[in-house]
Amino acid sequence: MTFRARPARTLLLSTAALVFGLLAAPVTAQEKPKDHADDPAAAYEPSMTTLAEIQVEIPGLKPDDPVMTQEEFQRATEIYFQRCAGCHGVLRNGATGKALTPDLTRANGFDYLKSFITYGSPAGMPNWGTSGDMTEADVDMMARYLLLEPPAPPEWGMPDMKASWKVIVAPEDRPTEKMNDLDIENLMSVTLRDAGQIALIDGGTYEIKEVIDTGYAVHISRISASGRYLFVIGRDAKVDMIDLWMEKPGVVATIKIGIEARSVETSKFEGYEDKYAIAGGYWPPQYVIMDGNTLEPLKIVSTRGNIYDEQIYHPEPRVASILSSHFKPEFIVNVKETGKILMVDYSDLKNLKTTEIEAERFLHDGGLDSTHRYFMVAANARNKIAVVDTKESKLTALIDTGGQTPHPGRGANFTHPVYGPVWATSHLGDETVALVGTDPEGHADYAWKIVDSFYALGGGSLFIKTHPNSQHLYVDATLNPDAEISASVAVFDIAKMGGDPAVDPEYTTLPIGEWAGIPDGQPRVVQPEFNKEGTEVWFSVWNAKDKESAIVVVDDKTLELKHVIKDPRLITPTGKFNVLNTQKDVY
Ligand code: DHE
Repeated sequence: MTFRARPARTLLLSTAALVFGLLAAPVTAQEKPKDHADDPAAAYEPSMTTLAEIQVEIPGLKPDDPVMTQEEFQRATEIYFQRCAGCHGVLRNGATGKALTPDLTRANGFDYLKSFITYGSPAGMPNWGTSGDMTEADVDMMARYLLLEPPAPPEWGMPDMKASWKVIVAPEDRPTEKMNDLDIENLMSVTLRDAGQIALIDGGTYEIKEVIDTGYAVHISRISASGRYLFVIGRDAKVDMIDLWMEKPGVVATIKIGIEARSVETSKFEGYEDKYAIAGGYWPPQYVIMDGNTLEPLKIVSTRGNIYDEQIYHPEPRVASILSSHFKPEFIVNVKETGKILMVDYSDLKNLKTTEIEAERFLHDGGLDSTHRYFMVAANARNKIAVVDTKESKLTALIDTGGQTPHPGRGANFTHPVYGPVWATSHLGDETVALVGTDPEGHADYAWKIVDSFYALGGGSLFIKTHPNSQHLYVDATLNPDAEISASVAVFDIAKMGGDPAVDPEYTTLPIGEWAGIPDGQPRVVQPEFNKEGTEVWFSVWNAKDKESAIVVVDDKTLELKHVIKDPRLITPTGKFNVLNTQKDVY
């Protein structure tokens, strides 16, 4: 399979898209790199964190040591957790950015650090000084800060979890039948990220039925196997369990499973439906299995350990995506920094069995193929997709996508006219879409290979989506530096995809941002999500917190605008999760 040479602008984008900084030779002033804010991936920098509120002491030094005052140290820690930890790790051992431990930073010295923070590097380290994101004084302070031992945020174990755990409505006090007239299967749980809330929107009437307080910088929603309970996780690792049967759907249980987290899931294997919930931590690096009915914390497992290939210890391997196997009582837990996929057997928590699969570093997001047997997950900083057979709990393939920083969300499954069943991912770092053959029985020649790679609208894509009842593949370009592109979506007609790799399928551009009719700000369009029947596609038009956002609904058949949802309560809408599609892993 040959990949087409990309036009120059893509190469520029791909270079810039090496999302996380490497400590290469400092860039001297005259070679000032492109403003990092232009890089699509830079806009995706981890920045929402509650770690910054942690009170810290200067480790190993007397207070007010000449290097920096206690106040400076506190402030530098806050800046580090908000702007740097996502790439360099909380303990500065490196993640997708290089390690910044004192042995390395002291060897490089203050001037080197100051220059590097000021100018950044073409490899993706933001130019915090010249971009104006940091004052000269802050850059100076951060350079001094990196010479000191990093403060370690506190652990968060069972006592802390139990202290945060609340059962607001006990299972025995909950309704025994649905008490509202909602079409639950067609409800959308919408992340209102900067408000720390979710909105429950009726998929038929587009009415906002409830707005519910959840965790800080709320991230994703997942649905229990029964379709009754909605699990929502905030970046502050707060999990809220919402009962959709109550007359007024609301939170029935809540718990904080750590200090930072991104993923939550529930047990879906037959006989274990709604039995367990699981959430994965960025800090502390651990996953927690909870009672699926009350969120009582039952089992905490640290993910600290050795990197799969270098076999050296990593103190903070973060838990990225988590999915539920449909073939075994197993959770699929993806550990970013060690590159390991853990198949966690929840059938006996007291004698927990885990299959540890060596995959690839910096695992991030992923989803199942159309048979729900194979799990595809992006090791995004290494441009790979790991394929796991959830029936055999084995790695089936490791595929180079040929693009920069694959970012599938859960990906998109469809039957290609030539290659048969495929799973698709778009890329953060360039404008390509890659298709992976997923049918080892009927299309063996194409299985677990990139069968096609073609251009969509532009780099900075975060999500791609289709539906079994749709003939269209939707690709966003949320983090593209071009305002018009980031407010539009590419739509491919699956039936018109061919078998000649030299011929790119055509796409239609939908001006979603324009359809939203939002006069100010620079709203970005993020994450297509289908309604339950697969007849409509919803897009978030994501504007700044203090500006108007919207949700735009498109008719999947005609690709015409169907409805625009606007409401002052819709603050920074991002992820949307249709109950039925999320419950049944339909995408
Ligand atoms: Fe997400 C999924 C991590 C920034 C919207 N995001 C995920 C998953 C992980 C993750 C590990 C997979 C969860 C799963 O399937 O169990 N996201 C991170 C980050 O570390 C990162 C890069 C930076 C951060 O500080 O959090 C990050 N994510 C974002 C955003 O800025 C987005 C665009 C807007 C927002 O709401 O924060 C965003 N992430 C999403 C969405 C999903 C997601 C909508 C779920 C996609 C799906 O279809 O399941």
